[in-house]
Amino acid sequence: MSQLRLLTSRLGVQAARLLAPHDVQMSSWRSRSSGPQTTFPGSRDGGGSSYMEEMYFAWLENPQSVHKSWDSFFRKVNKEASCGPPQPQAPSVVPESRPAASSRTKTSKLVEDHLAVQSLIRAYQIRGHHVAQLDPLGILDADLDSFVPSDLITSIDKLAFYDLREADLDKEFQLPTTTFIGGSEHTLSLREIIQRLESTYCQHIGLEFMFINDVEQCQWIRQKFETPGVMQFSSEEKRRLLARLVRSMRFEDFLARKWSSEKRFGLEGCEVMIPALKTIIDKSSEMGIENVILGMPHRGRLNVLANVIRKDLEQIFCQFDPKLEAADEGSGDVKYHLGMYHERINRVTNRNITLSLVANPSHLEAVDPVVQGKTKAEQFYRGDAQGKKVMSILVHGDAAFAGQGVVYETFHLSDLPSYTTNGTVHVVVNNQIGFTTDPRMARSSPYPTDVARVVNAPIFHVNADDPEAVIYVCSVAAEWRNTFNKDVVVDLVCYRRRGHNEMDEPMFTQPLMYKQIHKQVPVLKRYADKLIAEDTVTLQEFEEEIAKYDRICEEAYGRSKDKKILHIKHWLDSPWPGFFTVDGEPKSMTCPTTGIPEDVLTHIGNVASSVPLEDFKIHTGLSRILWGRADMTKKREVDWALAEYMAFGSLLKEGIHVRLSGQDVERGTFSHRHHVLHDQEVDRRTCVPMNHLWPDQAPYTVCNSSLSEYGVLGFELGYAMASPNALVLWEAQFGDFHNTAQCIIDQFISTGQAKWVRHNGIVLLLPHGMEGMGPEHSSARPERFLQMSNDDSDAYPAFSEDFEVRQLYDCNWIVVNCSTPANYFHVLSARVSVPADRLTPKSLLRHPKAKSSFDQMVSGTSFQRVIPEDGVAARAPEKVRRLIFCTGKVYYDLVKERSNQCLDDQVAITRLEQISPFPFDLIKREAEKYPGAELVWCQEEHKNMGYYDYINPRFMTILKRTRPIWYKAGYCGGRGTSMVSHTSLASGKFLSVLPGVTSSMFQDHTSEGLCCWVLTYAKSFLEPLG
Ligand SMILES: Cc1ncc(C[n+]2csc(CCOP(=O)(O)OP(=O)(O)O)c2C)c(N)n1
Ligand SMILES: [Mg+2]
Repeated sequence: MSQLRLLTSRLGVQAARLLAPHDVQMSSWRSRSSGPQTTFPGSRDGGGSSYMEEMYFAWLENPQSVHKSWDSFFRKVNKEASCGPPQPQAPSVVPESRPAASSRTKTSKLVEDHLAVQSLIRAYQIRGHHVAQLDPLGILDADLDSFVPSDLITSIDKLAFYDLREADLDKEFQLPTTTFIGGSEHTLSLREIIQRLESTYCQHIGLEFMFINDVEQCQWIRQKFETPGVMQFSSEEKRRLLARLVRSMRFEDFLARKWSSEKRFGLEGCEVMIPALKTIIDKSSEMGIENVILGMPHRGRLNVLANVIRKDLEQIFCQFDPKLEAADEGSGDVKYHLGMYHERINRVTNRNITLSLVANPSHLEAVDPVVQGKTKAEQFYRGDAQGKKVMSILVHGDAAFAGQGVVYETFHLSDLPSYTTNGTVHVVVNNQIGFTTDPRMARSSPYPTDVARVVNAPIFHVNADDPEAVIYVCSVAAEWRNTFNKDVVVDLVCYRRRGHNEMDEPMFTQPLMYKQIHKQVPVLKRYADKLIAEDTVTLQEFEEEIAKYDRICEEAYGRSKDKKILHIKHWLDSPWPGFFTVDGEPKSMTCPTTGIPEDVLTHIGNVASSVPLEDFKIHTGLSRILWGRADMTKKREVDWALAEYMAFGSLLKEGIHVRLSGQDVERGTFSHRHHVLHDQEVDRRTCVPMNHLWPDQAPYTVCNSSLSEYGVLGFELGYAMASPNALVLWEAQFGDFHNTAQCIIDQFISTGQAKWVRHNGIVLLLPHGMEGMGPEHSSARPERFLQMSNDDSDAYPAFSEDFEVRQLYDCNWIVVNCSTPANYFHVLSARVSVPADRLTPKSLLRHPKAKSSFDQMVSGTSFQRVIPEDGVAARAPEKVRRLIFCTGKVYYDLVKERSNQCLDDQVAITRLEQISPFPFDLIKREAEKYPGAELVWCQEEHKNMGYYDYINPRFMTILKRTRPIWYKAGYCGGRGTSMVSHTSLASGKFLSVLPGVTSSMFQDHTSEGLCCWVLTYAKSFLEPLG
């Protein structure tokens, strides 16, 4: 028996605790023996402790007579009981000596009641949040369901669910180790247990965490919220909270007074978000965080800028002045979109902290992955692998959080080694409405936050009208992130005092809700009344606090009137110090040559064809590829993959970090890259030769991403934002897949500089070309990138000395389609700080002709925007009857066909490698070189796709409309345009039109104007001349 008692005190589970009093019964149970026990231990399946006793004694006699789960359990318990310090006797729940006759039934009841209480506790932990009072308005169920779970004791009669009666309420029960409601007490009356569970789980905080499959994490949360007295605040803390609420509320009031008819997407109804964010930042700073990167939508953004980031108020106020002129680029509706970067001292912790708010478009949640990427980069550059110095906070609206798929994509990056930011604190402004849409029409999940459950992030719902509950939850959230390096969600259940914006009438659509909202006492008044009532502050102090902040606003307002010019560059979220001059001009107006010394090329080639680790067995197929690389290096040539190696390697040598991300990029979708070698004999042993080039090189990251485009491209864009001294590339698996990331391309990459003066050097690699794959995957849709290119098609350019660089500086991005590995090498090495889209030809990866010599890559060489004809035709240009311009791989087909038809002297073929910005200067030179030739643009793509619509007006401009450029398709579809991206090269047919073209026809066509020549073109295509 004493052994049993000792066991009892060591078990740590309720079931074992119940072993203690049953010595009278035991012998009669010994005959029953083993069997699989799936419900063990602590389950409520009727057998109870007696069954356990039986098992125990059977096990004592013969450990093998019981199921192995019992065996290991008893072994563990026995071991603990025998080696630990002497334990206090297990609290005696039942008097020890009882009459034997009634003992059995009493014991059974006791066991059942205990198990019932344990279930009850668990029920609150799992489902308590469903009845928590989360809605400040008291009219909506935050989980969209008024159903009350039957296992929560919301009335006495609910006790029956557990077979308990009112009389049991005052009985004492042992508390399991999975609860902390007892504090230092091990037993509590049932009444007290229910009351404490109620106050933890069913008041103003609703906790969702029991889905987390890590016991330690669940215990941590239980301890943080269940321990009696955890939510107590010092009077200093309360006063600080009040002061922060004053700022939050009075800021909105101030804007409303001064600009009553302006939209500002105010925070009213969720003013507590300001102290909430500040608490997360304070707590994180206390734990060592030095840099916080925030992303948020429109709602409350100005308030966050003013009171969290601490942007000068006059800078905010002056934006409401319609007469304000922008001194630099940056346009339009910027107030709610601009970013900000600020280094300051955290007043609570007295430590330095850098806060940045990332500029974002209207597109809700699009900024999420961008913030994560920027955070990852900041962590990377600081060597902060654990995220102890840099963290992110993402603020969401309830409708957007539930509805936007990119939220899910971003959550799925959160635990991937090359994408994790070691935990993000998510704050949801859950005002229970999205524009005019009720939550019941906006989501199918109970809460807007359910998406976070997929990554096991705990979700803390909290009634936003209880500021102390909010502050407590936020502080636990920050601690959670610091302890477990995982995401966490704070759901601020609040309301929206006004319409979607201040001009909007919410009574049209939510009349009853807004009747209640009009009656709702503002949170500041509620909290001030509470603190005044409990003597934490006096009314006078409160009023002084308000007057003080109002004065600050008024003074700033006065100063803001003097501002005549808005400098958007003061609103950068990611300044690149040292990259531009003070005036934002490029430091150099020349394009540096990108060739590198031959010995460097050879060295990179040698590493690229080797396995730098000892005893590392690679696949035989890969050995052949490496051998091929070695052979090329010896012959002083490169293919596509080796050119890329050379480019990355040369940048790494210069200390420039390179990061290549995307689906299956490590091997390469087309199995050409092989940047990560896999040991064929040791599981998960890998080697990245690129990181073995030089001892002092910059690190190379190559990472297969999750199967996402929107999320991952956004992430890489954010990563590239952090520093200009890096080459960050995202590769689409096939070029057409970029369209699922269109929002990032449209809203951030093509327009970021114009809207927010933000520079970014992200590179998109988009495999392009049909290569026998059918309509899917045949096009990276270059036309879309070209349509968004900002160089003016109609402006005849001024050809200054620095024309090439000036163009690059002025453009929003560069679109390149290389036809040679050497040019691909150069363009990657160039590192211009504008986004670049590189169309990468699939067929050229292994095209026998698509090889380049070292001669085209050594020092002194550089990127060729245009590769002119350099064959027979170029030597006697006057004889040339047709000059074909093309881009990419179609060139090789044309050359072949030209040779087949013996037209080498009559047809010149010039390649456009940089399509945008358009190389006006070089195109002009080429066209003028062949004055008698018909000009033709050849592309694989249909006429309404590809490059033609982009190049055509630019040719017209540069040739002053004296010569047309005909569209010729290298496909056999028979129609000029298409709705699909179907392409199929039939260059033979195309070239057969050559001989019949005469120069007089050009005159005719041009005189007929644009429409006519398009028609004529169609004719000429369908009925080839000659
Ligand atoms: C991707 C996207 N779709 C639509 C909109 C238009 N829109 C702006 S705000 C809004 C409602 C957002 O509701 P919620 O996320 O709950 O934020 P709240 O305005 O309530 O704070 C909508 C639909 C948008 N900005 N972005
Ligand atoms: Mg909302």
